[in-house]
Amino acid sequence: MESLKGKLVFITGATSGIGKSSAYAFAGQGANIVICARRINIVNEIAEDIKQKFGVKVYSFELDVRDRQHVLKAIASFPEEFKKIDILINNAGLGRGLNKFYEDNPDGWDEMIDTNVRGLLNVTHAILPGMIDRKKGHIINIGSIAGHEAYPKGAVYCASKHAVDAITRSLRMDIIDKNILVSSIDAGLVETGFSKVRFYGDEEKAKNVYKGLTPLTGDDVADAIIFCATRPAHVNIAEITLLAARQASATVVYREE
Ligand code: NDP
Ligand code: 8X3
Repeated sequence: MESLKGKLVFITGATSGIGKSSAYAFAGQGANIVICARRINIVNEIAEDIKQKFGVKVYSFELDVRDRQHVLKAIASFPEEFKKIDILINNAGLGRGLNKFYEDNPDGWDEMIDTNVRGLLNVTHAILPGMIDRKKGHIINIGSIAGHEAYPKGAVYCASKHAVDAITRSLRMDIIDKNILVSSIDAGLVETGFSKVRFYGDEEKAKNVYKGLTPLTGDDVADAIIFCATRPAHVNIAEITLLAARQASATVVYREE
């Protein structure tokens, strides 16, 4: 296992779920971290807590990954000691609605495509040149089982995660000569803030998604991300797919009564 001690890891969408778990997991391994999201108060609270618990360096800032100009400006103005990102975790993302295509709200489509696809591109575009100059780096994209399979009522979310899969694969080819790794971590049902956001705050609908089974947690996914980031230098994990134990595919799920 390669050590993460002293490495600099940038995680987008670190106020909740997988991003938050990853921030704690990397800091727990001695990595210094850069974290962001739109809810700046929460990002700052997490940053303070991580500094106190693990004694690592943390830089936190407000970012909406959809805003390319802001992404470029914010990343260009990182304090000097946080500029040389070793590992980028493109995690910020969301689902909006779970409806038949013809009953769905196009505003949700825009949010998903702008966040899950354009946002990931914006952040990667801002971070990659530094990695290319330094001739090292690792980009870990948070895809989904929805990037492997389409399912009913998920046309645009699935399309956005298929796009993440395609971007991951093409990028890996484009920078094969740059000593930069590209990986994706593709999970199934993970109980985070995801379903509450997908159902516009409806807690009951969100709970039902995980009814009758034990879902993955953000920590389970963070474990997989840490595994991916700590392989020996000659190993690249192209992708890890992890599902809840009672989940066979995006649509085949066994639920206890
Ligand atoms: P959460 O809702 O718990 O976390 C999402 C995070 O993304 C939050 O920190 C949120 O912060 C941030 N975020 C959302 N929009 C933006 C934005 N425009 N700019 C910056 N940050 C943003 O969900 P998860 O942890 O589950 O989701 C994380 C990733 O994992 C997503 O890409 C999701 O698609 C993927 N995923 C989730 C699975 C699941 O079942 N939960 C399974 C497979 C993949 P804030 O609101 O403060 O901006
Ligand atoms: C989130 C998991 O199965 O709801 O990416 O699409 S799923």
